[in-house]
Amino acid sequence: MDTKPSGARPARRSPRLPNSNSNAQGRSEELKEAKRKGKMDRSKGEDELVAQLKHLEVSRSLASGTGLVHSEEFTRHNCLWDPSHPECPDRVTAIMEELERRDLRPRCLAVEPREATEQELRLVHKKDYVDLMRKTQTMSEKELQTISENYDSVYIHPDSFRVASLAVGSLLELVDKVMTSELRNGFSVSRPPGHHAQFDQANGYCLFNNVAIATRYAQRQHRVKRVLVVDWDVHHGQGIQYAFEEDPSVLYFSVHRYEKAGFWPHLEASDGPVAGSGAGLGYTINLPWNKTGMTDADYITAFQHLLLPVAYQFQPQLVLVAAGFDCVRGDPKGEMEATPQCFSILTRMLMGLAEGRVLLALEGGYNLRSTAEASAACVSSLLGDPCPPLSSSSPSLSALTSISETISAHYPYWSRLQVLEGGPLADDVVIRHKANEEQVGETSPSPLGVMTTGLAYDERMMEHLNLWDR
Ligand code: X5A
Ligand code: ZN
Repeated sequence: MDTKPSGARPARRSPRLPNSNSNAQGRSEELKEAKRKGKMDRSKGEDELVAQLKHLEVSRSLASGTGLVHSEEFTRHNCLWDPSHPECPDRVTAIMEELERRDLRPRCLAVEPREATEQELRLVHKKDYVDLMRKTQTMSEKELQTISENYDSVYIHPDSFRVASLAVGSLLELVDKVMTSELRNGFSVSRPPGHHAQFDQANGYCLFNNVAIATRYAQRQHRVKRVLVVDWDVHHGQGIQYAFEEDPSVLYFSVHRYEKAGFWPHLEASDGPVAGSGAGLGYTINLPWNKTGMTDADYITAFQHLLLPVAYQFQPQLVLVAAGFDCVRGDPKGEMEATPQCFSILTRMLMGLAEGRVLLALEGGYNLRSTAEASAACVSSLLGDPCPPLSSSSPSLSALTSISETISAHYPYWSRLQVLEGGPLADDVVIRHKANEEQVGETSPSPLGVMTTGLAYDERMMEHLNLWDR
């Protein structure tokens, strides 16, 4: 068997047709000439297109490697007046230990973190706010506590400004490296988180909005036109939503615990019918869960039926994930039931977009084990490992209702959603499908680390061709 294609060009062998004069009957010379021209133009255009595609393909296929940013510095930000605060330094340590334990760390390329510049922070934040945060470096514990109380759910440490700038800068480094194809994708094991931080305020354990700043940075620095931001942290990333709600160049998708605004941050702006405004109408997609206990099937269904159709229509050039793991089973805040393995699948689902330019940045996640395992599952997917099997189940009625409501809201804006009925689910209409579970049963896990791609090719396949229409 031949294992290599014979040449770089697509080997289209065109057969010589028997030279006949059969086209003499009644066809005008003009028509023949027009056809000949058309064929030439077409094949020229085709050749150019093929050449361009080849170039893209080649330059992009050189982009290999998963970048991993981490630094001991990320453990310096902590709460001086509440040592048992859930957003604690152990979170990133636990992730790094899990990556180590699963031998994932040496398979990644270490990317050096750097602090973001003032100019970069101001891509999203107000000057006065950045100045105030900078000043906190020399404040006493008392002053820090007072400043923190001006915000909802925030603590500030004398090192917070530096560490938060480092979290932003780390993600910017990853953006540089995937946009120049030095890396294929990446993960930032950083803190503090960012998706609640807003123009002029800290919020929800977040000081600077890492993902929002990285989005603007990619657009300014690398001329990226369309960025998809996926936020699977269990809390709604209202900071990201506010930053881009009028902006059609950023598609923001958030799936979060909502419970009819009963869950923090208690905003009606987190609900499914909210879709952005002005030119950005349709580019904010909220999927609010109104019950706890959402499973793998609920998350996967949301991706398959809502996010992915829209994302593939949007055609992003970069995908940024606000990767909080407080949505994983065992998290005290999220109270969801998604397994760590689910996040390897969700990550994999995004890797088909943007030529694989997918960057994950840690957000929340307060069960150390769940956060570490889910992070490792994501890194494993970024590295190209096969996804471990999930025990099958069906989406819950509550999840389907949420998904359906969001699809209804976005039905007018996205033709790729118009294959499904936009109406709300009527009671008793949904068939609760159990058959699949019985049929599939438990699948045996495939051996991890089998990484070779087989290629079946035989030149004799070229001999099957259409003789009368090349
Ligand atoms: C990043 C994140 C949660 C804030 C909860 C405040 N923040 N009650 O998960
Ligand atoms: Zn969260």
